[in-house]
Amino acid sequence: MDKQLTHVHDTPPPGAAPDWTIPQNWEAFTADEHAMWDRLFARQAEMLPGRASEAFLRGIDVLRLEKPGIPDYRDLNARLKEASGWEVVAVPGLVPDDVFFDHLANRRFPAGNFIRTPEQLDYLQEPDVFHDVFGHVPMLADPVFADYMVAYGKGGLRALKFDALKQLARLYWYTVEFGLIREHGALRIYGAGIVSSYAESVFALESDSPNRIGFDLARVMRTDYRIDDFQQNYFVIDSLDQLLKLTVETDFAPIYAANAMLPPISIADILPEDEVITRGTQDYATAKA
Ligand code: HBI
Ligand code: FE
Repeated sequence: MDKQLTHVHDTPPPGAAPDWTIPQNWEAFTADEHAMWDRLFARQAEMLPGRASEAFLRGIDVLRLEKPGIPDYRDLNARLKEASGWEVVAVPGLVPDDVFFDHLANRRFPAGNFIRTPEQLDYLQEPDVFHDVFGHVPMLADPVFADYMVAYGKGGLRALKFDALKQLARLYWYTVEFGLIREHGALRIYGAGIVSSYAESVFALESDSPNRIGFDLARVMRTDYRIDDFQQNYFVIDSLDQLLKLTVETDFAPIYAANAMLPPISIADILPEDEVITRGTQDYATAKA
């Protein structure tokens, strides 16, 4: 495993349960760590109205995430369970794929039990508690999205058997992490990787650089992605119901098989059959390259 990822382990580290969970130990967070949460929260809370999807903003309210400091899961989970049957569990960092999927399938969202340092304010490679709880958990309070994530977890366990994890991981990437949704004729953010990032929240909606393409399940599962910078493609769903319905009513096995015969689609490619919402200039990516 990549030695740069300090929170990655191969087996549950000392103190972790066989399912990799650890006690949140909320009392152990320092004043500086709570202050880092508050700083990140204030920045996002100010810019997300009018940019984040209705479901996300509702989740922030329902879960009372505006309370100062890193949320205490005893509190948070009482509200989250009531809203959708989900709960947040603490983990030391990234967990193995099968462990991750098993948690999701059972309505548990694993959240990294650490917070970024001031040097990592705008970019870190591993999901910390701000990305996991602020980015992911509000959407999990939405009953439809909550069911989508359960379906995804079950699908993940099946994908491992079909050797199709790479394809299914792209679905996660382009929906759960970097998804856009159409609401009242405009685009809004619901992906956790965007809503937890100040710069990408603006870029994803307002930049001329990226492509914005109508969501197509098989197409998305063929599309490569980048983990080191803003996305060059965003995929747009029409509703959370569309996403859930597709996921529970589609037999993924024939798509996996058909896609396996085709080359992956490059990060910024547009296909003739795409529903192009915005044809990006790719100026941002070109300038960086
Ligand atoms: N572990 N803690 C944590 N968080 C993740 O998002 C995560 C993971 N392990 C594996 C994993 N994600 C991937 O399998 C998915 O992104 C597909
Ligand atoms: Fe994430």
